[in-house]
Amino acid sequence: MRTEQPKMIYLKDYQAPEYLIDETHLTFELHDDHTLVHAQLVMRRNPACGAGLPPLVLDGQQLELLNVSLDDAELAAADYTLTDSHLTVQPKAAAFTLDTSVRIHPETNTALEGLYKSSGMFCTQCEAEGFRKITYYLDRPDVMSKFTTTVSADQHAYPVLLSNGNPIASGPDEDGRHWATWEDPFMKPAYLFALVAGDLWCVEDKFTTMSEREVTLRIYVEPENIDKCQHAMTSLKKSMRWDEETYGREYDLDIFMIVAVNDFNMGAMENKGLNIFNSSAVLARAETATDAAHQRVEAIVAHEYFHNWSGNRVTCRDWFQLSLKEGFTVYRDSGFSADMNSATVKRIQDVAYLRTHQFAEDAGPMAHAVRPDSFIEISNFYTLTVYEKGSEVVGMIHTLLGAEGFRKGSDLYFERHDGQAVTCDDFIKAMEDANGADLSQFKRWYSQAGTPRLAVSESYDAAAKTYSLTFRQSCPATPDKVEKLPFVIPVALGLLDANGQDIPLRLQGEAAAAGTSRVISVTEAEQTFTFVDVAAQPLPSLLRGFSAPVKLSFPYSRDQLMFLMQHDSDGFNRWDAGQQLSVAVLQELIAQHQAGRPLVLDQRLVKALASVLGNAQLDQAMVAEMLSLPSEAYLTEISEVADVDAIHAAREFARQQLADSLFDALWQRYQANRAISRGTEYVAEAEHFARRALQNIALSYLMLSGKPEVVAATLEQFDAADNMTERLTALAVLVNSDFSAERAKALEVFAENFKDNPLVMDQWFSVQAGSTMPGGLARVQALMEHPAFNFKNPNKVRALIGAFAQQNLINFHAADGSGYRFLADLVIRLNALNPQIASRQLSPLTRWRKYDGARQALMKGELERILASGELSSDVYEVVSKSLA
Ligand code: B3K
Ligand code: ZN
Repeated sequence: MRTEQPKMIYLKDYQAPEYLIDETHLTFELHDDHTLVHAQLVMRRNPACGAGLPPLVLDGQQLELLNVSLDDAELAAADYTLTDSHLTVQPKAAAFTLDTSVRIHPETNTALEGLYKSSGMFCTQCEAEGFRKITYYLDRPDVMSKFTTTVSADQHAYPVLLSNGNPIASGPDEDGRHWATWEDPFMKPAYLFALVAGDLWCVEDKFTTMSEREVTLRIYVEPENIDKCQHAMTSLKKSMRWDEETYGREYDLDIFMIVAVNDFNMGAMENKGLNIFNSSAVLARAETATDAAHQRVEAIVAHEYFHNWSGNRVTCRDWFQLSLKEGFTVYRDSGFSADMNSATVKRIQDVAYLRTHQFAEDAGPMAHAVRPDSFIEISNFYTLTVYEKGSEVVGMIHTLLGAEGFRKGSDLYFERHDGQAVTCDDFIKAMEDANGADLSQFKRWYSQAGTPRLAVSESYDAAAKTYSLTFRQSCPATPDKVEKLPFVIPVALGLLDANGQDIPLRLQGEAAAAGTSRVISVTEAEQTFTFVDVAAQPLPSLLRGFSAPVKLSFPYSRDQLMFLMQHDSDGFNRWDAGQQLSVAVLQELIAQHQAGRPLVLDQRLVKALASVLGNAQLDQAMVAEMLSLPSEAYLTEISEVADVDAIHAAREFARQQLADSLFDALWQRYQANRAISRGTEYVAEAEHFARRALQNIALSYLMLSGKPEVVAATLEQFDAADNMTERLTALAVLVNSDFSAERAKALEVFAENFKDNPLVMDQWFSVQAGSTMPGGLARVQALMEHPAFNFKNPNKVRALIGAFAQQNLINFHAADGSGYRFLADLVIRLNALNPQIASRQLSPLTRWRKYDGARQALMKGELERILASGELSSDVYEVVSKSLA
């Protein structure tokens, strides 16, 4: 809970720390009803801050101070000042040792920040400002220290005692207890501290680094999960090799550990040498985790591992610079996933996600720049903007500098700043210096919020054989700023001739053509580029590979989009042309629905998808992506005013029409793929993901026919599949169908089989929470009473409540406001328990401006009710108050 009035913190107020902590020696005595923490801090005045000895102000929250001494002399209460967030002492010399002892209560910590207990084990989560709930400290990332940690606990209940770095000593204690000491030779900020104590088993492997050092790799889990670690271990070894090959980064300690915990506020945490993971981001095997879950595990293992350099060796000066490590690391993990799987499909998925969710954030009340100027609660800024848009910004630097230039820049960045806490400006400076480039205008991507629009128009001069493209960029106002300056927008493009071939591109003034796909930089509010030697009017393929996070518009006709779908040499743009065609067709249906007219589907969409489905040369994962219509959430995002009912009706109508028209082709592809799945053992690799993806989307269309052979096939797949991907799809298809007897039976069988596996039960909750059948809220409320549901477990909250409010739009936005009321009640309850989760779950309500007047009033009313509900955490307070502003 908030302890002081919530205060806005500004980047412009940054000041270097007055004191430094060279060494941190921690001792933890873990008990069932309390924990004692002793901290010895070897400190000195920061020489960069000048003379004098100002008071030393340490952060600390929810700590019971037992004693404090300065250079071995215990301080009396009159010698220090204690508030509920700070301990202030007066140093007597420029170098000194401060000792504190505190009592804390991990056993009652439901916020899952600091030291807490999860399924009987102790674990920590310190980023961003959780270390201050463990001991008094300078809890800021620019204070880096060498940590030594001793943990003592009951030997029987907690046989495994872990912390960062290398184990240096251990032994028994009296009373059945034991202890272990860990030493981390690398300087690190407190947010990277970790401790784990529990009854854990581990799988162990080895990795030989590029300089031939052998590293021990361990994944620790609860004993019953020991058979679900292999995929994460394989992913870890692939990540370590990839980072050596792609970025020249080698691992630096003798041991690297991952620990899986069941109660975790996010995916995982990159603590030095001791990554702590949500069990959902580690555990995966065919029978219990879907293909998507396997890919998520691979990506998160890589992401946290990559942080060892982008985040840990080079860290952030302050939390405004969060994207320095997060945007860059997301960029790195996307590159890794692209290399391990299909690069085009990975790009499609990332862009669809960005456009749906980050663009919505950028257009909402919490919009902020990649490097925000201010915040109330930093936990609220682990956002899609900082992560995904931040990654796009790094990707644009890669596009502008080229692969080689980018690598030179990243090498210089790591070399120059190893062991330092730095800023986004330092990152850009390294990129500039390594390439002799000027990125000063480019840096606006870090300081200006909002999604730029890029309107493109063309003109062809047949006599002169010139073709011009005119770009007009603008950026909508966001809460922080109304007027925006022009961005640097790299636009990768090609021009197609009438046969669909890329023509050579020569810009006016150039001596010769240079390539058939190239990048131009739009840097002004309005800018025209003219291509010469263009024999006939071409068709432009713009923003290939989604080369910038902007909303591009060009007046394509539907026939032109169909042409691009077939011929564009850029796979991403083939998919995107299909999406644009689908959007145009769906928006027409939405308008028909609103006008009360009968819905009529433009048959060109059927024709286009029929041809995709009939193309045996296409990557099956691409076919599956192209068959997926834009989501209701995306259609909402691109609407001026989102008409929930019309969007749902239009999209369902289109799905039904496509299912009817394409039945034979879908059925044939389904059967062929299911036959292969039946005869092949599960493999977690791209080609197999692709086959199952197409099989499963085909089944979801086919079931709309209600034909007995499809129902039989679904039941066969549900019963006989040897993997969760096929089984869960069959279940989801039944849950969204009218076959109520089959649905009830399948849900029951599934729950019975997997009742002991919480991660599988999460999927069981999600599938039902996402069902668009009428009565969604009542179903969710009933499921909250299910014995497998647990309000204190974030995965359960996300699986049931998150899935309902964020994915089941037609039910959540019920016109009577019942969905809103339900969510607000939960946010109020969660606020007291786990503020970070409460604030995340709140986000659908923050989008109230997108809806019709009646829904706006209802959503706003719920936000006001939350605001008036009593003492709010700073997390919830910030989001609610900004949403209402
Ligand atoms: N760095 C952590 C996120 C911590 C979130 C704190 N509220 C995970 C990651 O991005 O790798
Ligand atoms: Zn990260």
